[in-house]
Amino acid sequence: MSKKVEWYTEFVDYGYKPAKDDLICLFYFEPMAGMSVKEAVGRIASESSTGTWTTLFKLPPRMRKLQAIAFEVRGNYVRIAYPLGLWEEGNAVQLLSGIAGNIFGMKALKNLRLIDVTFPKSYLKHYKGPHFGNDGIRKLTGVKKRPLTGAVPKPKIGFSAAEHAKIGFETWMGGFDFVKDDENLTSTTFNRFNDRVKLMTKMRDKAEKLTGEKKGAFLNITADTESMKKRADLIADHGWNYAMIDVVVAGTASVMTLRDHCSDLGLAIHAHRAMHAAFDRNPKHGMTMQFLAKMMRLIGVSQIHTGTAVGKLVGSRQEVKALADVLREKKTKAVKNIILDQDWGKIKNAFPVSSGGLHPGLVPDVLDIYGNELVLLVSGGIHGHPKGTRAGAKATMQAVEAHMEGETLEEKASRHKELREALEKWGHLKPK
Ligand code: CAP
Ligand code: MG
Repeated sequence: MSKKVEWYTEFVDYGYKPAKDDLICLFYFEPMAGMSVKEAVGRIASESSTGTWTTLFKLPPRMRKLQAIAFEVRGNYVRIAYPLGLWEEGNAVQLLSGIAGNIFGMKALKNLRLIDVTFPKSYLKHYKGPHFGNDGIRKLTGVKKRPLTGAVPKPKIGFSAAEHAKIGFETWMGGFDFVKDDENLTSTTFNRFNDRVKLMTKMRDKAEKLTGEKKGAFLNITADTESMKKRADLIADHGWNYAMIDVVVAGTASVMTLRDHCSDLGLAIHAHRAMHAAFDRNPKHGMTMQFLAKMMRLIGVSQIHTGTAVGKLVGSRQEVKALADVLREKKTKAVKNIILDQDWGKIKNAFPVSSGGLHPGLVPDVLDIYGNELVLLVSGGIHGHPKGTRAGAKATMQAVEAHMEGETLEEKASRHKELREALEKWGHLKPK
């Protein structure tokens, strides 16, 4: 007679009613051929909490209380409840090692995707969230209602610090609020971070004087954590309000450290999400952007990229809307199989950032999806304007104005040549 080897199904209880303090995860799963649903979901719960592949010689009875429980299966979706006691207070890195760790590699699952998690109040209270919140960010910019606007000098890397700052100046003079470094521009031999900060500061002061407006920049501090801290110090010394971090490649641990450091300096964090599509693009495996955005709000970024639905990069309208809700709402409402309910309690909100292949002709589409509470980044779509960067920024601001005033772009363009020229070049093209 063969002995029982596995105990995965002990992590399944379809009658279980989650406790108030449980973390609830929603996963999409596909068992490997020949594996039952019950065994498959038991494996997810087990390997992401207290289990392993075999029964053990010794298991202290109290540990039963730490087991995750798969308690509801609907089609290919399973809900799993994780007891609060499994999780270290305020340690997002540890959380990821659990609910988004080993389980993605299990042979027993053909596919596994973490859709979202609902955090109970008792877990949330150990996190600080964004330093400013959207009202605070709007105060920094002096812009009350319209979308915040920004651009990256293009090409994304190659300019000297002086060239970069000049393009920044043109961008601000065209009416934009922000100039953004690109994800792969940090401190290269031909464009050192310190030089860029100094030259950008000069240009910002000039642009602010000439326009009477507050001008900002998302300066990319991404590097090892100690270098990031030094770069944040330099930014603060020069009177800037934001530090930009490539949050996925840098990792949650360093983002958490920088959140505190930047907070002390009065800096908000602009989060670029380069590399996210490596794990969120496959609809059957990995994790969703919704979950990433949630984690980033939790650990305190003030803005994060969320897509355009109409630009050059992947991301559906439904996903973009869900992301905006995850970031902006006090209480995020569930959308079936897309996001879960989340009461954010005292955690402040964050701005979604729409970017990637945008130009003035697409502005109404983006604003229809997001409303005005977003950071709109139009880069190639201003520098490629037939009359150059400043005219391109103007055309984009005209498109924003048109949308807010309820006019079509064509109507507005009949009175504004920059917008007219942009429409002549791109029309309403959706780039691939
Ligand atoms: C956009 C961009 C951004 C992407 C990032 C680029 O430039 O600077 O990094 O939008 O993607 O390098 O492609 P363009 P996402 O405006 O010229 O396309 O915002 O989806 O994270
Ligand atoms: Mg970029």
